[in-house]
Amino acid sequence: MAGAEAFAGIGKIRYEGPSTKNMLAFQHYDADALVEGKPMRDHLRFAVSYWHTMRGTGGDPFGPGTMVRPWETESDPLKAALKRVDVAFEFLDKLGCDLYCFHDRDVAPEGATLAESNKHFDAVADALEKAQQRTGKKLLWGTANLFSHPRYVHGAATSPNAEVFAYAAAQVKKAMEVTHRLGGAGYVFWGGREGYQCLWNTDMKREVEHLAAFMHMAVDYAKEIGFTGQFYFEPKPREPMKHQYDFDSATCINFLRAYGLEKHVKMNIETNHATLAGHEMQHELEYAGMQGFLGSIDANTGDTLVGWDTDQFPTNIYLTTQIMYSILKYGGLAPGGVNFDAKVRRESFEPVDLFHAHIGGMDAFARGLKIAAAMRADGAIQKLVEERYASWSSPLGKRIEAGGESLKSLEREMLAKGEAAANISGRQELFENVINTYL
Ligand code: XLS
Ligand code: NI
Ligand code: NI
Repeated sequence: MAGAEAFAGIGKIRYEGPSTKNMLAFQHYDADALVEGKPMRDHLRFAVSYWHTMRGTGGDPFGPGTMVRPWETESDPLKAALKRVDVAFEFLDKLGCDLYCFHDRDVAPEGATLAESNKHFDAVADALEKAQQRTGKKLLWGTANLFSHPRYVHGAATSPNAEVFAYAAAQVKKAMEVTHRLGGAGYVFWGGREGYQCLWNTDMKREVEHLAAFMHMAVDYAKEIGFTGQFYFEPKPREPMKHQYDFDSATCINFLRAYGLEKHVKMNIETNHATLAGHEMQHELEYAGMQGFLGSIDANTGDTLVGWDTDQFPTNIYLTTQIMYSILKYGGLAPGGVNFDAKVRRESFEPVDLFHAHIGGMDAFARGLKIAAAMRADGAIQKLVEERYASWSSPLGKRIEAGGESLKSLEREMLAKGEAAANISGRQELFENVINTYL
């Protein structure tokens, strides 16, 4: 570690078990403990998001930043970025988190020209590469920030300005190269400003086709440079735009199939975005999972009373149980992972709060994982679901599912019977009570 420690009073966070009173320890996340025969670290593949944890200021629409970050002393932006790399890796190391994620502009400052920005990015990539080698930490995914700079006011790949599309393409090319160089396991496309505020001034067909062309260019370039990481598309229905083209899993999957991208791109599903789309996270995971598109997750939550992307750390065990149940059901996330696209509250401005936040999130997910595994081992929920669908194991049900029936043949069947068999109760309350027995 170059220079003094940023988190000097804090040592490595260790697993101490559920009875510990030490709040700078894990109660449930025991990285090497086996669940369903696999270490927790490999199930969960936790990642710290560079933008929130290293760059979050605590600013909101009503006031400026509040975060106290004593290591932010450099006035030169590149020097500050290089120093931050050491702080980020000290944090990952002390937290015992194996992975991180970034946008190009979180890790390295934008320059006066594209060439200068690329130079900055290369300089920081050198430092990131060394820090990865030193600590064994890895990059879960990289992405490009195509939404903050004023040039992207109308979007990037969906901008009405063709040169902005070109600039964004150049930025993605570079972000992919750096992601590849750092051995990144994936690359994310999140809509950013790819959407609209007003349909009157928008040629939606053209914009969506441009987005598809843009993603195809990325897929082609990955082949060219030998990047074999997984591409992800991250759904979000709105914010900053009133409508975003990556609305939810179903919309994204339709887009990918409509434009021939389905073999190359999976979903990166974010909890708070699911809420904004009017879905539960479980819905988004189940939909993507059943279609074979479940890739990775951004594990924050929203606030039930605040209607925007508050990006809070997850602490709700019921939620993490639902998430881990779906993830286990669809065979896990790797090469994806659980990225905390989450930030500490504006009021939680001390460096130690970053630890409390991540420890809480990791423990909530570890508990969710253990509970989901216990539910699967026991099989009570699966059994109840199977019972609900038992009629599909009857000769008639089997024939329909095998594609051997038609409207005509089924009419014959029902004319002969006169009425369908009686329904059985959905037993929602029973299901909910059974789930509570595991919590
Ligand atoms: C914003 C998104 C963003 C993506 C990465 O709401 O969650 O942070 O995860 O661009
Ligand atoms: Ni996200
Ligand atoms: Ni988000």
